[in-house]
Formats: sequence, structure tokens, C-alpha cells
Amino acid sequence: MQRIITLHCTRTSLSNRVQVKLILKEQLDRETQVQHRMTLIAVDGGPQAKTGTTSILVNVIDSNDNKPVFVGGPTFEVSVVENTPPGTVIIRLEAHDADEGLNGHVTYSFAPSTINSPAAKVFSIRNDTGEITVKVGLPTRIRATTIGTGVYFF
Ligand SMILES: [Ca+2]
Ligand SMILES: [Ca+2]
Repeated sequence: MQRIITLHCTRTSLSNRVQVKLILKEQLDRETQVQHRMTLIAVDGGPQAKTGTTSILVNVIDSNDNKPVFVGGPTFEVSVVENTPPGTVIIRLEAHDADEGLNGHVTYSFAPSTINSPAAKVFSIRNDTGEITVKVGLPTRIRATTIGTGVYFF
């Protein structure tokens, strides 16, 4: 097991008690390991030393440190025949995010530059599935690419 967490013991001068601290040696990554289990042993100093044990379980709570990554991206090219009927799905994009819960929940939309372009009048995107469909008849062949979580048309 990697030594991400180390044990640090200090003896207090007044009470002569030993304080135990667990110290992180490096950043934790929930996507690498969700839990860290440790067993701590205390040993007395008498003859025929006796020991006591306790278990420590460290749960690593997720932070939003990963971004969505498109499967097969970052660039896609789709050729569509002109006069393709409205409602036809031309591509289904899929992106994964390694984080947990809302931090890893992915929705899809056109980037601002695409919303203001002629392509947004021709295509629509489902924000839950990433499907891009034809809204109106197609004038020409159009190329699509994805950058980050946005879809851009040229
Ligand atoms: Ca994320
Ligand atoms: Ca995370």
C-alpha cells in the first residue's frame, strides 16, 4: 500500500502522554482510492508487553477535480446528406466525468459561439443524451468538432 498517510507520535511534556497524529504526505485522490484502512497498535512498556489495537477508516470525499472527456474526441467529423429529414440524429456524443454525483453529472449544450452561428438554426442537441439532430433541411455538408464540453460547427 502506498504510504499516503503517516503516523506521527509526540510525548507531551506535562502529562507524559503520547499524542498520535495522522499526517497526509500527498494529496488524496478519490478516483484512485475511495477508502484507506489502517490498524493502529499501542504497546505498553511493562514486562510481557501487551498491545491494544484500533481500526481507522478514512473516507475520501469527492471534489470536482475532473472535467468531462468526450469518448473518441476531441474532434468528430460527420457528413450528412442534404435534404436529410428534420428529426434525424446525425451523431450521439458521449462524455464521461470521473467524479462522483453532481460533480460527475454531464449535460450537453452548444457552446456560446455555436448558439450564435447559423448551425444552431439547423441543428439541435439533447442536453441529456448528447444527440444532435437536424432541425431543418440541410444546405451543405457540415463538419462538427467538440472542444471541452461544447460542440462547434464549421
Ligand atoms: Ca467533474
Ligand atoms: Ca473527484
